[in-house]
Amino acid sequence: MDDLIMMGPMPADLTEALGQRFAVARYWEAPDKAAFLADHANTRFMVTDGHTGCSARIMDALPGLELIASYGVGTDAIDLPAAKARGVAVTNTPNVLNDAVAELALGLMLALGRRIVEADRFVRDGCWRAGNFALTSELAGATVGILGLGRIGKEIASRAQAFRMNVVYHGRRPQKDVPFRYYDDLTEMARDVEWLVAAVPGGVQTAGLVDRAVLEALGPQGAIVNVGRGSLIDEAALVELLQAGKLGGAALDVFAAEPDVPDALRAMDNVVLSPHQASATEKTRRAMAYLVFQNLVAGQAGEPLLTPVG
Ligand code: A2R
Repeated sequence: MDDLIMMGPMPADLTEALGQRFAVARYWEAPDKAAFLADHANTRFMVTDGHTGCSARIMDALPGLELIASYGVGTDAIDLPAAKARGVAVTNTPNVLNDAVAELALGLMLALGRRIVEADRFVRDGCWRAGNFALTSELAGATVGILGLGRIGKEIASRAQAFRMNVVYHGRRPQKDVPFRYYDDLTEMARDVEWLVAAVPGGVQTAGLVDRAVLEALGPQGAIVNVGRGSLIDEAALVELLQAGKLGGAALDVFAAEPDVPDALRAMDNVVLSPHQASATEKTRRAMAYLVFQNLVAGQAGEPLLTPVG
């Protein structure tokens, strides 16, 4: 049986299926990491996820490594240049999570715009008897700017259209055959929209992309929604502008230092918080697990990988 290094806990069904084909070695449980890596230096296969990833240092300790299969679409925690330089293939789980992530993005927008979380608390706390809930805002007629009109971004766009929103987008370049207005300047787009939805990958290239200027341009009537990575947003500026009333609201599924969320964000009513659960539905997580399994089986058999990165 081939060895497989599991970097962190995986879903039970995936762990069981992998256990039938591989001798699974659990990195996160090893008390002595260096000794673990030395013992498994010739291991060819690894399974990890978007949070744990794999560093160049770990790759260096595993000269036999051939394939890193990641459970998730974001690969920013995997040192891709290091993998490429060492001839290590990487796979992720694109597309199968588009619907779930897009649904959560729209759910967050509805929750923030219609103040659903606050309204629930209002009813539970018995406040209704004392008077009606405050008026809220609707999505219809508003403009949403998608930051990253990729696989997920396009699904968010089509759902926003179904809610009768006007859709525009920003990326590094305009896309052909896309019916939405393109902005080559993110700050300019932020000035023109009520909603800014971030669905770009994390990593050094996108760190701080949503900076103070972008958030200021979004303004008191604007809201930011993030289903990409916490690193995309200047979180300190976000907190400051929300507190000062210079930004209307935020609905966030991802944070700079998960699972830690700044107390200031937790204290504000114009903020909706979600524990990085955009892809976390039963159906999608099963599909992601199956794709991870299929990639590893293909790698083991020397067949083409289903979803190679890069
Ligand atoms: O820049 P483009 O035209 O290649 O568009 C991509 C955009 N993007 C960026 N936009 C602005 N500045 C950047 N530096 C930048 N880098 C990438 O993000 C593309 O439209 C989008 C990413 O789309 P996909 O590669 O299809 O990724 P997918 O599957 O939609 O997932 C996006 C991310 C994941 O990496 C996770 O972090 C999260 O959503 O769940």
